[in-house]
Amino acid sequence: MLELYHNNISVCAQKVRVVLSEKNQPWTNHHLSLAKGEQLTPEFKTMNPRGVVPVLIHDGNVIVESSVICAYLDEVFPNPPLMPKSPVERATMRLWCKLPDDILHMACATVSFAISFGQQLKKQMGAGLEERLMKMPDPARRDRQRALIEKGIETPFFRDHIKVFEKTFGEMEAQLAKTKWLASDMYTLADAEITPYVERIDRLGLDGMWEKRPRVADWFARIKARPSFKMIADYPPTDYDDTGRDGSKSWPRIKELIAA
Ligand SMILES: N[C@@H](CCC(=O)N[C@@H](CS)C(=O)NCC(=O)O)C(=O)O
Repeated sequence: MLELYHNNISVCAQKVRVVLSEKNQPWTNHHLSLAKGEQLTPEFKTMNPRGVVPVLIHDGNVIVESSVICAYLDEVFPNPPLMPKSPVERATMRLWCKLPDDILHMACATVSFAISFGQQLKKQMGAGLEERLMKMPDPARRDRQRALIEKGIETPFFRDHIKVFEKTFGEMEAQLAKTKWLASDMYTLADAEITPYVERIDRLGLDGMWEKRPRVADWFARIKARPSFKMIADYPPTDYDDTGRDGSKSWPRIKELIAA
């Protein structure tokens, strides 16, 4: 039996839901409110001391870290395979799967918080904001969130992190000139795991990032046509709302920051 502790708009959780759907596996839903801090309770932290979603429970075993969970699912449920056959393509796939842990996830949190979630959290928490931030186990993450709530897209590291996306879209465009999907001509974990990051940029109204990248635009159209995309699209936001295209108002300034 598979159980997933997750959140509707968590990109890491979306990744796992997409893979579960590609594997046609049913699962039991444990939805957590991140704004209320349900991932920070002592009970949840016994499963994942980092206090983050997703967490997968499979036959009583606790598996954490979204890319580890996706690779685990591909091993336990090998059909349909989401791993290319050739070692070179596997290496390419692993590089894409590693990218969120290297930098893309942090960049996504920065961009989402600066454009939209920071102000939403501030409004929801009111006078309790500082207490909520102090519950976060990672002090660096807490300081980043505080800075983003105060300064939004003018926070100095926003520019660095939006440029991470710019570089990623450039690399996607180059790869898609060589292969149909991100690691090979077959859809793999690379495509599943990068999907939520592209989808978030789209929802934030920053789709201008691929207006001159036709291969990325075409890849995303093919991704949206897959039934597994429902695992993102059919989970409407609750505690944070990422559907307001809030970034479109700031797009001219964001373009300047990318070019700087
Ligand atoms: N490297 C982890 C990152 C997990 C993570 O950052 N999850 C976010 C949602 S995408 C979370 O639970 N955030 C809650 C918080 O920051 O308090 C993974 O890939 O699973």
